[in-house]
Formats: sequence, C-alpha cells, structure tokens
Amino acid sequence: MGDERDDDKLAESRPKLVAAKERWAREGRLLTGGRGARGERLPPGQHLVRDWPVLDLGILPEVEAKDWRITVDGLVENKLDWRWDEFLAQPPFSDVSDIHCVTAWSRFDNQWDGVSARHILALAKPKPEARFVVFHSYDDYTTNLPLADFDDDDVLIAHSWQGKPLPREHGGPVRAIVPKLYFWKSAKWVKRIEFIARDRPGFWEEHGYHDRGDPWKEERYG
Ligand SMILES: Nc1nc2c(c(=O)[nH]1)N[C@H]1C(S)=C(S)[C@@H](COP(=O)(O)O)O[C@H]1N2
Ligand SMILES: [Mo]
Repeated sequence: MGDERDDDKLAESRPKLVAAKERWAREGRLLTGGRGARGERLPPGQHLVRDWPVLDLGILPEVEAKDWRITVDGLVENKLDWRWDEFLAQPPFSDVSDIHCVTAWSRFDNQWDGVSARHILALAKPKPEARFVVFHSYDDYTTNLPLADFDDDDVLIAHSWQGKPLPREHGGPVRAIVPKLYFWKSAKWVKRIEFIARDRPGFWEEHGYHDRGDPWKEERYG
C-alpha cells in the first residue's frame, strides 16, 4: 500500500532517530507514572518549556502557494478540496491550548488561528461508518486518531501561532492541532484528512508509539 511505502521512505530518511525512538518505546523510557509537577495542568512525566522545540523527520516540504491544496475525503458525504485562498475564506477560528510532546516537554498557552475541525465536519459530513481520521502530510508523514478525538471544540487546522503565520519548521502553511493528544498526532504540513472505518496506524504508531496517545493516561508507547 502507498502509505506503507511512504513510511519506509520516512524511516530510511532518519534511521538512527527512528531506531532510537523505537528502542525507547520498547524500554518504556519516560514512563514515570508520577503526577504532574505543577498540578492538574501538567500531565504526568512532563516538564514545562518556554521555547518551542522543532521535532520532525528532517524533511521540510516545499509547497508553493499556487500548488498548495488541502483535501478531505474517504468516508464523507462531501469531499472537500481547497486551494489556499479557499482555505483562508473559511470561518475564522481561534483557540488557546497547551502542547504536550511525548518527549516530555509541554508548552502552555499557544494561540492558534485556523479552521476548526467542527467546521470541516459540518461541511464534509462523515458517513456513519467513519470511525477514524488519518492526517496525511506533504512530507509523507501520517498519523491516525479516533473520529471522536478529532470531533472536539479545541481541534483545528492552524495557519497561525501567537498571531503570526505558522513557521515552516513548525508545519506551515498549516498543521493539525489536537491538544488533548500527544503532539505527534498534530500533523505538520497537512495535505489530506481522510475518514476511514477501521483504525490504521500512522508513522509513529507503526514505530512503537501508542495508538491513541492521551497524555493524561501517559499513553506514550503502544
Ligand atoms: N508532517 C509531520 N508532522 C509531524 C511530524 C513529522 O515528522 N512530520 N512529527 C510529529 C512529532 S513526533 C512531533 S513531537 C511534533 C513536533 O512539532 P513541532 O516541531 O512543531 O514542535 O510534530 C508532529 N507532526
Ligand atoms: Mo515527537
């Protein structure tokens, strides 16, 4: 299948990084079982950072504005296919949320602007059999999540962070933001949102990460 071949290509691009993280997953590294140091807002085993680390497989996809598209397809009544101006013409949505990365850093109070998941759902109308969502990215990264986690009031496809265009290294022009799951679920450089009936692990989910990734349950590794 195309996605598996893409995953292999990604794994080959950073073999040491992927192997190290697979080893961490096997060893259960960073599983502390402890309580968050700053009370309820910091999930167990996380520490707070002020800066915003860059983490990816080292491929910065170059997409010109005229070639950029985002599509919504799979098990939906209405497929969506937006050019950049069409994406920007959707109703604006803003939210402030916290980032929790599986590598144990968290960053509070990130202001996002973009298009809400709820708006995308209202237009695309997933069919009753749709149960999972897969984000596909311009660097061939993929990540999966239950439709119920996508269908939340803090989920969006973001084009701005702290009021400025999302920097390319952080996923610009647009990335997914799913605050209630570890940050590997927040795909950078999103190009396609696919609705499917049966769960299908994405890139890190195939390489030892947890299928769901709830920071409050420390679902780091699968
Ligand atoms: N397209 C794409 N999205 C991605 C990744 C990636 O390699 N490619 N890495 C994920 C991982 S593992 C993390 S921790 C976050 C990091 O986002 P940041 O670099 O903006 O901090 O992006 C996630 N989204
Ligand atoms: Mo990550």
